[in-house]
Formats: sequence, structure tokens, C-alpha cells
Amino acid sequence: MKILVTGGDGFCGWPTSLYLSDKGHEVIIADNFSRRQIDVLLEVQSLTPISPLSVRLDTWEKVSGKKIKFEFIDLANEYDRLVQLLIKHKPDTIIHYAEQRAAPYSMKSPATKRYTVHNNINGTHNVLCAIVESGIKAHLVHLGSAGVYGYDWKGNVAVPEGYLTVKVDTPDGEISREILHPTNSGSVYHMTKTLDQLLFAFYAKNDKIRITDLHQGNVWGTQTAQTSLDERLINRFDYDGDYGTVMNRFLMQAAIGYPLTVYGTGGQTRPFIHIRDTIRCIEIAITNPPEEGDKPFIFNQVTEVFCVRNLAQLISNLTGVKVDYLPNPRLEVAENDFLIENRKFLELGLNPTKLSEGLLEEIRDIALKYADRVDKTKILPRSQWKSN
Ligand code: USQ
Repeated sequence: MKILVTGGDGFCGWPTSLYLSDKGHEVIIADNFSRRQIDVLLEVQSLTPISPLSVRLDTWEKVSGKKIKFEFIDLANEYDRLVQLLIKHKPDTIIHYAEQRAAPYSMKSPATKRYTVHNNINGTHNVLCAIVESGIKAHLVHLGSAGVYGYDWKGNVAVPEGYLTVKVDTPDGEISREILHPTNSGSVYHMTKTLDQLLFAFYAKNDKIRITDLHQGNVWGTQTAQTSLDERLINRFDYDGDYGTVMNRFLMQAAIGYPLTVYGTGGQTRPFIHIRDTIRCIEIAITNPPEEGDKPFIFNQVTEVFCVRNLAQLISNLTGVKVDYLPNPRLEVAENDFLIENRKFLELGLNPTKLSEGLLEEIRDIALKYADRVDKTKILPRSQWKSN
């Protein structure tokens, strides 16, 4: 299969590109290095020493004998080049990762809110519009977020995979309709993922584009079988207050003996997935596309659910580091339940990496190994949800 990976230099995009290349697919990465540029602006760097993309690609060719092509392009601002790129490569599948992906960064300032909306919405719409204009028949696989459902549930009801059946009383009797699950975003970043869903629904209906939207949980872990082959292939690991997600932050904090930064009560319950399962889910999604004319397929890409306080306690018990309860910089429900369906991927063959299996490896091979690269001044959260 010929596969275009937008955002293929990023945390999920890079290991996905290597995995699919390893499996014999022809992979083309499209990226504008925005993630690396934001690191420069925030004066922070990945805990792991990531190589420039040209070094990554040369190393991959030496290690595997396989070539990954690269196109430097800003999807949100270079529409005509995007159309030409699709005509040139005619991908069978487009895996669309190229969006600003941090909730705290999206809430940092008016500039980062506007950047996140401009980049994510225009980028996604340009991809959809360019598929139509170029006449290619690519299946579009997009990385969305489980955060579109919102995190204020109480009770024992599992969130379905994307759609909800509602019954409405009418003068002619009860009618039943399947609708997109109502959205309830907790940040500007998550809001862009909810808007993406509306774009997908329209283009699937109007232009018969085949679309799969993956509602992914909070990713943890770093390495995959391919990124471990050579240090120059290593994946990024963010630990700073804007881009570091909770599990990887706690692992890094444990490695350097920094008290674990639980926000609020730690009663926030969230879905998780290991990076190795992310790429396996992508493989399953690209090999099980919808038919032309179908509604977008929506899969919940999550494997386990944890409460932040329990995660902190688990890591504290393993490493002896203490837990700190900080004022919560976010506007979010202090204590929530979160049950979520994930049957589709399991039925299609996903065999999840459990936290209990991957945690010690992650502490030993990543957090401890690169602990001397931590800038402690970047650990505390800097972005505030409240406007006053
Ligand atoms: N949290 C802490 N301490 C920390 C960091 C986070 O207690 O040091 C808490 C937060 O308050 C929040 C929870 O942990 O309640 C998760 O925060 P997070 O920063 O790990 O995740 P979040 O920013 O909400 O969203 C992240 C990524 C996004 C991805 C999303 C998936 O920014 O790319 O889509 O996870 S999902 O969890 O499904 O929303």
C-alpha cells in the first residue's frame, strides 16, 4: 500500500511511519517541523535525544534497507502544493496526524488558541478538499481524541464508539436516529477534534470519501520495535508542563526523584494506550476501511482506564518518590467515572500492552537512562485554563 503520513516526524507519526515501512508499505512523510519549532519557542527539548529527520531517514535506510520519502509542507497554509503532492504520489491511504496536539499548549494564550484552531481545522479541511480536487480515492485515517466525549461522567454507562442511537417522540410516533455522540471538549485542542468530526461527516456524505476517525486515549510509552533498533531512530518523549502527558511526566519525575505533580485531587479518570498499540491500531484501521458512501468509521483507540491519583500511587509504590497535590491549573471535573467501549479493535485482533507490563521497562530504558537531560524548571504547569 502507498501511505502518506502527515505529521510523520511527530510522537505518533514517526513510529507509525517506521512500522508501516517495516511491513513493506511505501511510506511518504509530510511534515513542517512545527512540533520541533514549538520546542524552540518553549525552550524545552524531548527527554530522549531525537535526531533531525534527515538523519532518522538515512539511519532507517541503513538499518532496514527501506526508503521513506519526505515532503516538507504546511498543510494548513499550502493548499495548492498539497493538491499537487496528492496527484504526484497518489496514496492509497492518508494517515493524518498533522495537528497541534497538546491541550495545555492550546490554552496557553490567545495566540496558541488561534494557532491550534487555524492549524488543525484548516489542515484537516485542506486534506479533505484536496482529496476531492485531486481525484484520488485515498482512505483517510485521522487521529482524534477520546477527549471529544468529555470527562464529566458519573456512573456505570460505557461511552460508545462514536455514535449514539437516540429516540425522539414525534406526532407520528417514536423515531430512532444514530447521531454523532454529543461533544463536550475540555480544551481548545479537544474542541478542534470535535470540529474535525463534523468535517468528516460532511465529506463522507457529500464526496464519498472513506474516513476512519480514531478516538485515542492518553498515550504513554516511547519506543517500538523499530525505533529501538538504533539510537538515531529514538522516539520523542515530552515531559514539560505543556506537551508532557500525565503518565510520561510521572515516569520522568519518578526517575529524578521529583514529587509527582498530581493536579487537584487526582480524581480525574482518563483512558490510556501504549504507543506500540497506537501503531497496531493504525495498521488495523488501514486494512479495514469503510466503503464509499459509508458514514465515517469511529473506533475508540484506548486499552485501559486509570484515575490520576491511583497512577501516582502506583508509581510512588514502585519507586519510593512522594506524591504532591498541586492546585489544578485546568478547569475540569475533580472526580469522574469513565467507562468506554473498545470492542472494535479487540475484535479485529488488538492485543493490548498493559500498564503492569510496560511500566518498569519505561522507567529503566527511558526515564532513568536520559534523566540527566531534564530541565527541572520546565516541569511545573505554566498554562492556565481560567481567563482571570
Ligand atoms: N495531570 C496531572 N498532573 C500532571 C499532568 C496531568 O494531574 O502532571 C492530569 C490533568 O489534570 C488531566 C489528566 O492528568 O486531568 C490528563 O492530562 P494529560 O495532560 O495527560 O492529557 P490531556 O492534556 O488532557 O490530553 C492529552 C493530550 C492529547 C490527547 C489526549 C487524549 O494532550 O494529545 O489527545 O491526551 S485524551 O486523554 O483522550 O483526551
